[in-house]
Amino acid sequence: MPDRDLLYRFAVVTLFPEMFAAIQQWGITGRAFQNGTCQLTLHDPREEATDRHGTVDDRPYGGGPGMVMTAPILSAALAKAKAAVDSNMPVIAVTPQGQKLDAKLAQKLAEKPGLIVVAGRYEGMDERFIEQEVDLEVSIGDFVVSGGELPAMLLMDAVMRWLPGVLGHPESAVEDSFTEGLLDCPHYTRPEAYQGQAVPEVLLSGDHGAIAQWRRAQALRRTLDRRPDLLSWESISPEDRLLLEKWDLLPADRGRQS
Ligand code: 9D3
Repeated sequence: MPDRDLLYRFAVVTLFPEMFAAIQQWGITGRAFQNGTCQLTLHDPREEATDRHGTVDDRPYGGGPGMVMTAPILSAALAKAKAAVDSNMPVIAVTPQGQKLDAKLAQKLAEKPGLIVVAGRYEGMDERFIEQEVDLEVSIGDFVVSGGELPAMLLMDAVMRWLPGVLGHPESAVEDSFTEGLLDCPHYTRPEAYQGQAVPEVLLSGDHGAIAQWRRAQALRRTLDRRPDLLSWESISPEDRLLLEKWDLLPADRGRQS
């Protein structure tokens, strides 16, 4: 018996269904599948092949290296995926050409009743399948990996964190990095002294107001240093500038002018 009502349905089209054990069997996502919060069905295009070799791909028109997954085979596998999740869910193909995945997209997809994800192998999928059957192409970033399965799992994990009850604390998803546009602050646990290095004093003070201030100042400084694409010195509010000053995190060249 499931521990709770089904919240979200995934259906995935993949030549390597066994890879999805990585999210189905382990950790936070594993628990969500095991307790019935989420459901996952896997649909192998190989089963839709019509020849005795189980062919799912063919040579690209125009020539060139590699093979292309055929539209009829992908379409047949997608039909099975759609039947498994019944209602009208968005069909997403994970491809290197897609919209880049971020927290906002994951949160938006979590508002749907579920998701159908098509993961490719080889050089890609016949463009006519994408045009006719895919609502959105999603990429995980500007680097190449060997197939769509890891990107599909990454997308699913990022979506699942936004579903009520998947994370232990309801606030966790909102507090997570990137949601507020800032990197996380540093964390410390026992021992209090480690190889001559102490834990920042404020964290031992019990002053929760001061701790919250210090954490925000640290998050601001780390984001400014490491991710100028997320936060620029020019856009820091006067309040945050004061916070950085108070915790001695303003770099020398960003102190008060003249
Ligand atoms: C130059 C041709 N390559 C395109 C960049 C061919 C190619 C390489 C790797 C086609 C597909 C793949 C497999 N990758 C994915 O399916 C994929 C992916 C990726 O490689 N990077 C970032 N996001 C994604 S989402 C799916």
